[in-house]
Amino acid sequence: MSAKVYGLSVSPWTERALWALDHHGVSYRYREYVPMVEAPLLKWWGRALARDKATVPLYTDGAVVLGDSLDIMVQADEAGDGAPLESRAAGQWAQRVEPVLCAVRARVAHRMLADQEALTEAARMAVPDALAPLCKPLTATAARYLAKKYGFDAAKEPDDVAVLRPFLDEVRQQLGTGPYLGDSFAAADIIAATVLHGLSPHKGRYQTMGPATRRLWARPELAQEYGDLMAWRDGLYARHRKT
Ligand SMILES: N[C@@H](CCC(=O)N[C@@H](CS)C(=O)NCC(=O)O)C(=O)O
Repeated sequence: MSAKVYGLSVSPWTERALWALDHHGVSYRYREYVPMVEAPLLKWWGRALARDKATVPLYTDGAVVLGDSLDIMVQADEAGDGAPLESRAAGQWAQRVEPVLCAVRARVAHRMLADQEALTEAARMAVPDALAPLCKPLTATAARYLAKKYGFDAAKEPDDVAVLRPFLDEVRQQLGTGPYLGDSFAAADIIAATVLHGLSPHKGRYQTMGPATRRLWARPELAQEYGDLMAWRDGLYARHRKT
């Protein structure tokens, strides 16, 4: 059985897993997951995982089912070709980054509830364009569903900047003047670079989000202040994001 990945294309967790798989030339079929609506399916896909909370990205190839982005990166390191990404060694870094991504997710969900255009764009992922405006209430319910699942209050504006800033300072310090966080391109770079979608989503063929969705993810003031990191992220994509 060829591998399948279920994911959310706007999600940094999905993007980091796909990047590692693509880096190693692992072939897979990608299937976009529709939050809430497909929750029973997600549970079913992940039935081999003894977890109460199934999430995407989720990878399955018949032999293994992996429900965590870092596990998928490790699998890519083990199964694919090309320079190793040392994903197993990035476990602590992934844990460090998790609350940062969670804070960004809370901000995106909060903003989405107030943005009619973004609600329509999200609906377009699941239904034909003509029906999307009618499905805005469903997307709003999905945003509230995610808030409940991940334990945040979607009605409240979260202070994700307070969580982002120390992380950005840390990346800046660790990078110094070098092109990578460590000695060579590795999982740690992918993990950090994909968090930067929460300042300004990368504009490339891998990110097809519409303009309203892009607004939800953007923090222009931070993207400007950390312009050096944004340039680093864009350079990393240009050099290392293969199909
Ligand atoms: N630690 C997990 C976190 C993944 C995660 O939080 N995924 C979210 C992205 S928003 C998700 O699955 N959302 C859809 C849902 O829960 O239905 C990983 O690294 O894969």
